[in-house]
Amino acid sequence: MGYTVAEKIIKAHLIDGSLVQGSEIAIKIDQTLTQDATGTMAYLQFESMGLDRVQTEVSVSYVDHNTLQEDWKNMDDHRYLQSVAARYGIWFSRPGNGICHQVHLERFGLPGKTLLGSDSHTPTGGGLGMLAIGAGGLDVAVAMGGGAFHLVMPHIVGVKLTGKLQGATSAKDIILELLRRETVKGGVGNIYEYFGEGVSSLSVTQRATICNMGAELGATTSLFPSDEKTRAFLEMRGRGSQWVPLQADSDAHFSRIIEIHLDTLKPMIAQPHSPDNVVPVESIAGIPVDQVVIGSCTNSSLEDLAAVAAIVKGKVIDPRVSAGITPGSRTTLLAAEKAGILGELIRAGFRILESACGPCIGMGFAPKSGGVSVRSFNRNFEGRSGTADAKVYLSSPETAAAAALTGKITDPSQFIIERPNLDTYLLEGIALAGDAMLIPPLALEEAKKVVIERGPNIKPCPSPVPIADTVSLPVLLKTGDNISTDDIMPAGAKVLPLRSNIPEISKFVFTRLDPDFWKRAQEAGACIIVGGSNYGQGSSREHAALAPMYLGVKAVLVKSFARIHKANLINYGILPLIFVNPEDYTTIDQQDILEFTNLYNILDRGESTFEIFNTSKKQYIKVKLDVDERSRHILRAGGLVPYTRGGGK
Ligand code: MIC
Ligand code: SF4
Repeated sequence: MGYTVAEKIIKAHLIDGSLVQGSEIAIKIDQTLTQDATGTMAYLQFESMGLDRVQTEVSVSYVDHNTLQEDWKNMDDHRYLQSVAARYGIWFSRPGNGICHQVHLERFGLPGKTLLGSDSHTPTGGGLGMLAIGAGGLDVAVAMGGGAFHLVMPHIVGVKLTGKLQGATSAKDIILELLRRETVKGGVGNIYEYFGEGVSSLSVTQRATICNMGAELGATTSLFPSDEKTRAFLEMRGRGSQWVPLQADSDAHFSRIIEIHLDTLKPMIAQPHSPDNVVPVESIAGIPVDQVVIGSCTNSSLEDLAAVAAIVKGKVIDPRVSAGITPGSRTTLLAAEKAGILGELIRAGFRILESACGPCIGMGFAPKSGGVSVRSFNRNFEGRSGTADAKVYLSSPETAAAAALTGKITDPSQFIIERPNLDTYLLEGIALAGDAMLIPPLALEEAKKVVIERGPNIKPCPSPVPIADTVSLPVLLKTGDNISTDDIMPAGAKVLPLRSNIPEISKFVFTRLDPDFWKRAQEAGACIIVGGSNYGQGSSREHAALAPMYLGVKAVLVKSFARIHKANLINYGILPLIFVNPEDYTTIDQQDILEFTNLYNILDRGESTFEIFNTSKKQYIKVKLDVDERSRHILRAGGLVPYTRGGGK
């Protein structure tokens, strides 16, 4: 039997296990990326490993999240990251160079390679036929140290694309349609691999948009084959010699096949407050819009900006609408200037923001109270924009541009969108931008002389206190389904600067659900959280495990977990438990006391199913610790760091 593209890459990187779906595997990581909001902790962990240099082919540290610099904190982080990169042989992408996933695609991504990134949208690299996976910072630190990445061998789901995109539809509509069908939890345990005649008509940046937002499916990753389009993309960037072809074998087996007809696909839009709340744009046309933002790691390429410019050309955006753009990278910005696109956008009334994450993570440009914002982004969780009661819609740049022009949600199909070949401008942008904002690694002897700069914002990472053998834990919080890491550990302009300071940031844990959670947790000393399904969806931020750990959260009992968050809980010694009978969820109330006995026996012997006792209700509840042997040992040791110190691999 033949192999899918994903299987070929995994097979070539397999260190442990086999390609049997659902089994534990370990793979070698060729490249890593970090961004500043997760990077500081990742590098603090890497430093504690005592190595002289990263062991990967390429490791890159990007600064794109914390760029507001309201005070010294952001800059303290930047300086730490820059000096740590110089010390350990890591590329450093300076603030302003662009959004990590866009720059990585343009500058480092390669077909057939593995990439582990401390950001959930790392799968953007799948647009180049790369196996690019998002993970917590600690897992990335281990990979930088040459350690394997451990995961459950995913199911490979084939997405067959037929036909060709028409008129105003674009790549974003493909992934929105997939989210409509699969939902935000439908992708857990899957890799989505695209194939079929529709693939060849999509550019690498369009493919990257699709793979990027595959993160919202909860998928391990998404990827495309590597073909002539991939070769052309790399050639333009002077990396043509590193191209390799990659296609699924004709007798490759997919667990399931989903078909999307591009010819008949309509412009789609995700309504508040979930990326899978998707409907055709035409079905909600007319809703008044207050804000439009184009950008983020999903849709900030030259092609995207060109499509927006084509719609607003010669016109001015509606006076009710405040509109902004975050170009994906300096290269994009310079190419857009050369192509006359930037001038057109400024003239039409768009405000040009930095080449950074910006409004996507609530770093400025928040909508008005109760406002409607249409964004070409990937996440619309409640409050993420910085305005608690804003209503954020996610769409293609084309749909967002149409809304900017008309002041209401508008199907862009009524606009004729010229899509000229932009290669000449792109080449000019690439030449102009060069590598000026990318600092290469130093030679080892030079690197050893570097002194790492640690401003007062850089606080050491706290160590976990292992769970006791027998313990009674109060249910400090009971949540519903689809709790995102933005709910657990909010981001935004106020909280993000504290990412390097766990004691301070822990005061914001669950603030959106209960502002006093951190105080109650400290009083309780040790506690458990109870939740619904898809708990911990969204970002890779390990702070959503690390800060609760600091506050004494010992276990989380839910109906199901999102992949990255579950791994982060294990890494920080928090028991990830699921209900054997999901209906037991209703029997537990906040403040109930749940009693665990003989936990060490359970962890050592590998009993996955066991009973805990709800002393408040005098009821036994069957729970499952659905983890592999290595994770059990990590939990027994109290987390990945103590496990590794004890000699664990
Ligand atoms: C996000 O989009 O939520 C982030 C901010 O990029 C996160 C990473 C983080 O929280 O630092 C992600 O997607 O992993
Ligand atoms: Fe940045 Fe937004 Fe992309 Fe996260 S989703 S990496 S915040 S642009």
